[in-house]
Amino acid sequence: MGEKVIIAAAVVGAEVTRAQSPHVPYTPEEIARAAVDAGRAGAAVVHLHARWPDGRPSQEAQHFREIVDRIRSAGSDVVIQCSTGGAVGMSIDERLGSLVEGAEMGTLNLGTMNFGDDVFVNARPDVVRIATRLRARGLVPECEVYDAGMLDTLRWLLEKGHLAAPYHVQFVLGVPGGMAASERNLRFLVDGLPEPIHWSVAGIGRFELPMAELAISMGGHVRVGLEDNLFAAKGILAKGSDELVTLAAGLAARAGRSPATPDEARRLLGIR
Ligand code: KMH
Ligand code: ZN
Repeated sequence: MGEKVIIAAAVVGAEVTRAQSPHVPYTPEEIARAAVDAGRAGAAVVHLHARWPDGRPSQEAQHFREIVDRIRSAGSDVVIQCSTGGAVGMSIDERLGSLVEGAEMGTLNLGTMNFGDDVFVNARPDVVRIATRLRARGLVPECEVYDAGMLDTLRWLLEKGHLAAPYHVQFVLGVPGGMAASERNLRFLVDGLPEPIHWSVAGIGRFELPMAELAISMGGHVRVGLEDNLFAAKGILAKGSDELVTLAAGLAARAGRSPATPDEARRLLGIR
């Protein structure tokens, strides 16, 4: 039996809409329910965004507070990871609104890139600012890496002391504007990590489950969920992120690995 697999569920994101899938949660109640269901299906970590009731992306602290409270009130002990990426076009101040009491991890996006037809701005001083805030709040950073040069930024942050273990690396592959979700790219990226560290893959769209399977075989961890992919199979919408978590857990079982519990994930990720 290999090391346990940390399955993270990205249950809402900022981009997908109910016009694309009726299963995308919007309200804090719906997002919390999706997170709790994902935890029941085997996710150890939930990657959270928030929405306004009409579906527009929100980084409002009040929305994140309500989501976190509802997850805990439902008795779920999933690791709570809040997005500081938010949506393209948001200011850094706005994006930092998500880091509410109860968060255990926060994302740290490592560079500016084309994001579909938009530009996702993460200037180096912004990255340093977010890293500093995460450290001040005692949150474990999850470094979002979309392209190879971002590993050089990771190395630079470590050298300058802006970042230190424990941190986690998430390779987000398949965003139009970032690196494609291919085996060659993933192996190249893992090989380029500045130090031995836990890493995970989020494959976008139809690459979600193939990338998860590859990561599991390579000893890595996985992220699935409606933020990244709306489909359980070609042409078949997933009924929720929990369905995608179940599929990822099945891939892990077939590879002889079992899903980490939230507390096992906390130990692996260095969350106190
Ligand atoms: N919504 C994307 C522009 C993160 O959560 O930190 C950024 C994103 C990354 O989703
Ligand atoms: Zn996100």
